[in-house]
Amino acid sequence: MGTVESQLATASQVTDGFHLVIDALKLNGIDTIFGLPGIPITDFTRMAQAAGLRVISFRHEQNAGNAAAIAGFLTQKPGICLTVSAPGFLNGLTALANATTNCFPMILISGSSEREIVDLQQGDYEEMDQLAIAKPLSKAAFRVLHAEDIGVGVARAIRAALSGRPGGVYLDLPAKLFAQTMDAEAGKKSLIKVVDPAPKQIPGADAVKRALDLLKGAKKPLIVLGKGAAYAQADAEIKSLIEKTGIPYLPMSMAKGLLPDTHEQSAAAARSYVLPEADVVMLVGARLNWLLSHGKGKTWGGKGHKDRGGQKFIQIDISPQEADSNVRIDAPVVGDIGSCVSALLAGIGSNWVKPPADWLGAIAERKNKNVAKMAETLAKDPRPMNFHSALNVVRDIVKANPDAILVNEGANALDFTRSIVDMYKPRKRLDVGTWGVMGIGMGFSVAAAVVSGLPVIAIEGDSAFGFSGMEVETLCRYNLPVCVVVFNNNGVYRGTDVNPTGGPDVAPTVFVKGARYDKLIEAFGGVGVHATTPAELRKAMEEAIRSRKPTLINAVIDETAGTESGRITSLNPTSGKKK
Ligand SMILES: Cc1ncc(C[n+]2csc(CCOP(=O)(O)OP(=O)(O)O)c2C)c(N)n1
Ligand SMILES: [Mg+2]
Repeated sequence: MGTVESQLATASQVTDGFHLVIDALKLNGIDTIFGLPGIPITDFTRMAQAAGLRVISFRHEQNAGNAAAIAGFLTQKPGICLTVSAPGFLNGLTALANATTNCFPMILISGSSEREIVDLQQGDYEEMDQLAIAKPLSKAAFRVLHAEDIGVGVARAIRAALSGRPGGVYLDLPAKLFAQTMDAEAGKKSLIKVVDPAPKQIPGADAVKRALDLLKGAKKPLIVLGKGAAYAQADAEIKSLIEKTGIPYLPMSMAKGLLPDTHEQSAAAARSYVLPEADVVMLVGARLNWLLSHGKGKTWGGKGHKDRGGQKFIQIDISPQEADSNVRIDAPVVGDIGSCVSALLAGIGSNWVKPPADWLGAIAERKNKNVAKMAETLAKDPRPMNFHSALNVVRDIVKANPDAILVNEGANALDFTRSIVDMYKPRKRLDVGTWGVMGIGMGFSVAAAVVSGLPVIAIEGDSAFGFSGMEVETLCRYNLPVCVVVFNNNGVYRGTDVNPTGGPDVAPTVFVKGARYDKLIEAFGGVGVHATTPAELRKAMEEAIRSRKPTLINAVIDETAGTESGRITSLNPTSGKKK
């Protein structure tokens, strides 16, 4: 009998910290752990696997953490990331902070060193006060010191991650805890199966009426759907609200596909027209952060960058503190998206008057013009490929495979993909989120494939890919149906910068020219393809989707095609010093 099995056998009378954590997770429906083994959690990963949990091992904890976070977003169950102490914990922490910022439910579980040594700062192996460090970067942070408290610790972590506005939770498990034993029966009784971890929050009737009154009086109404609306899994209600009211809508990046991007009410192709023109804007699970220009400034028709346009805002959000974060919210509706949208639908009734025809007509006119202009650009076939001609292929592939999940990061590789590739179903587009963070690519891809079983297409800038590129081994190890397409333009934003000194170092944004990223995946038995034309790219993507084999396509993109920072060039500070 191997060690793991003999340990499981004795667990019938006595249990220990290892098994109680595993049992507590299983009891709460957790079936997958994303992590990276080492002291003190190596045996934990083995025992978890032996106990029937799926343990997905990564090459770097940040990628495991990103995987956990997006698994949480996709499933409404907290994604679990497991790491070793200090350095492993810190590697996972970026993902935890990113999860909190993006409202993804995840739990970072890290082993930690001996409390009494850490607290006296006596220099233990991987010594660090992890709980204190995690606190400001997470929604909640807990530590469990005694085996009999594991049930409570795991329950609190789950509740904190899922309830209200979801977020990242840290759970600190000191090495000593794992080996602590207790009577198995008492241990079992100490565990908690969390009842209703994300309770519905019903909005007040007065708040719903205030919102509807505002909407009814609108001449130029607009609905903005955010990532929160996608997370809520209230897809039918949201579709019904949009269609019954007839109000044009704008999907934020990860809300694309809640309704098909080809929907006639989508105003995405007329964004710069509808934001300043709208008179009443209803935000559904979307925050007025930088991605919406803070609800003011020129984007919204304001004169200066701090001036407001004339809009009134309705905001549906689960957090009562969100309203007024940037501008006055005239009608806050606080509750879970599903309950709020249902309440609005009930209030709308059957004789709702659709928005004025001149508003809809003006939007349609701009939209048609922009769509026609885009079609013209997409039809071009330049050599070398540019972002447009390559994305024209991706657009067709996604259209033909609407269930595939699209992961996307980069600058130009991100912005062009978001605007060119239509999504048809909810929660199929996963990207850099609120921070515009690079490095989510392979972690998101692994998790998306693992939790959905569906094909994944990752459109990656060559710089973006580098942040998590080693995980192509993970794709191959678990034989995941992921097709990575590296948009290789030889660098960050473009490959054309030169060192102004004429010295031997290349410019800071430039990589090895003509790099063959496809060779990377071949080292691990995956399929590598070098594609220099749209036809080659199409053939390789079709084959990847058909075969479900881990594939990396090195798509060669014109190195002059990109712009600095993609669409957010203006956020770069410019030197005040005259040249
Ligand atoms: C963690 C992190 N580090 C750095 C950045 C800054 N940054 C934004 S986009 C980008 C890479 C853009 O290059 P690439 O992925 O090749 O996309 P391209 O524009 O060339 O298509 C970088 C480094 C970031 N967003 N996140
Ligand atoms: Mg690039």
